[in-house]
Amino acid sequence: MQRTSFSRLATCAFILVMAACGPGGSGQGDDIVDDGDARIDAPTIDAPTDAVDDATTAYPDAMPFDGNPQCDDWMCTTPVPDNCAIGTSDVCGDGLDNNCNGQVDEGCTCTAGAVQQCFQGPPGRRNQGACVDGMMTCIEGGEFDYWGPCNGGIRPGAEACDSVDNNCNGCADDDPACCVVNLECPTSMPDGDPFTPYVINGSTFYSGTVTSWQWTVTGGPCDQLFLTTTNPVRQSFTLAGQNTSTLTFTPTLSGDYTITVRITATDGTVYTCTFIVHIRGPGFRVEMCSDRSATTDIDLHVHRPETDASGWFFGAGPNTCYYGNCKGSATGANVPNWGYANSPLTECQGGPEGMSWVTLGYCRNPRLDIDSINRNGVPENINIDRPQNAKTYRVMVNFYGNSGGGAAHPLINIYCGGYLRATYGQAPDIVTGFDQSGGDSSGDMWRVVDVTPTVVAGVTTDCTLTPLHPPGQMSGYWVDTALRGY
Ligand SMILES: [Ca+2]
Ligand SMILES: [Ca+2]
Ligand SMILES: [Ca+2]
Ligand SMILES: [Ca+2]
Repeated sequence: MQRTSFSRLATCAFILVMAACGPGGSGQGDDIVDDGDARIDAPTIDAPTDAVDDATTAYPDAMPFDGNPQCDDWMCTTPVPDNCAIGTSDVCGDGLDNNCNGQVDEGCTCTAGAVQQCFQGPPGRRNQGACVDGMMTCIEGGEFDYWGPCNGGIRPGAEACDSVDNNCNGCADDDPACCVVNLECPTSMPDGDPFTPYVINGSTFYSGTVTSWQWTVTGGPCDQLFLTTTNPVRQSFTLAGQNTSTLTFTPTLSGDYTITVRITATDGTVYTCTFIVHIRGPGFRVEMCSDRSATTDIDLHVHRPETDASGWFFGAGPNTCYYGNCKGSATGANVPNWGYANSPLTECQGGPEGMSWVTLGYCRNPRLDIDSINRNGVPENINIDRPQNAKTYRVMVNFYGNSGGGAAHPLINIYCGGYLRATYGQAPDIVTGFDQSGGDSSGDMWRVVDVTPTVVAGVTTDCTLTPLHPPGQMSGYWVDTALRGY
């Protein structure tokens, strides 16, 4: 398709009879040359590269005009303001680089492991065009914890001819190279659900001739960890049609996934689109993975809201959800029935032990998807689709078996309402001293965090997180072999 504005061309053609057609093309009558009259040179008509409003100068706006009527409308006439507060301290907690020094929320304190949305770019460009927030994780800093880098998301980039506003200044394809555009990259995609195939048809946004398609997907913290620690490499999602026009992406987990497609045209030109697909599972979910998934048996436990200090293993009965009682195949008095409604099968039947849930006919709350024992690249997940509002659940990781010897470095992600709210054990804040396996009785226990969901009208919207530290300490991970209780 050819991106030209026919109504504008008609307007220009008409005006050209009497005067030059202004490259600003706002319809308000900007002049090529500033002649000092009152109606011209509104500040919004200044080119984004124009540092000074030309109403105060003797010079015209710096708007290249190539005389080609089919390509004179590329200038961004109304760029969004950057809203940079140069030279000030960054405002804390907004995930923005308010002072535009390249760092988001620098000098701000936070709670180690917490995750917040962030935008690496001028504040005024947040959520404009292609720009999408990324995530930043709070890093343990001794006396003061601090925010790590803003990763993921989409930040302002070079303008490409793809019908998208890549530099997020408020205008798509504001570049003179973008006279003919075959590409309309998507900027926002509908949310998806875990276990539901997500189909993206590239031919709906690219109309040119094609030699090849190449789709890639980047997942969350455990997928990132598994990229470098699994062999063969394994991810939490599957892809079909990676080298065709239509990608079928089937996620098993909540989170933000970055999708990139590279389209090579028959003339060798490479077109690229990158966008985010947000997969939202309901409720409260804990995900556990480690760098040694293939040679360890590390177990995830979630304790129900209790103050009775009951323990974590068989002696605690149904008060903890873990491999011993919480899978679809579990039966008997220890199955954790915490009085929560069951979920429809669609929430769990696509999981690694889905047939157990199909046999049962529903998904329990809480539930463990799998007991991952020496399984390369398989995390353990505990889901509570409908947790209790303002009640506190405790998360623990137990080092059950170690067939390779040496330490492991588990990673815990907390999702509430489909959003990643915290990650614990991610570099540089890896868990140390997690090296003693010993089953339920003597293996290392990492008590990670207390999670208090916010549930509004049955829907989990957020949660409050209280990371746990060794008794009497204000920081550090609580790894212990002696204490077996709550
Ligand atoms: Ca800020
Ligand atoms: Ca800053
Ligand atoms: Ca732009
Ligand atoms: Ca563009």
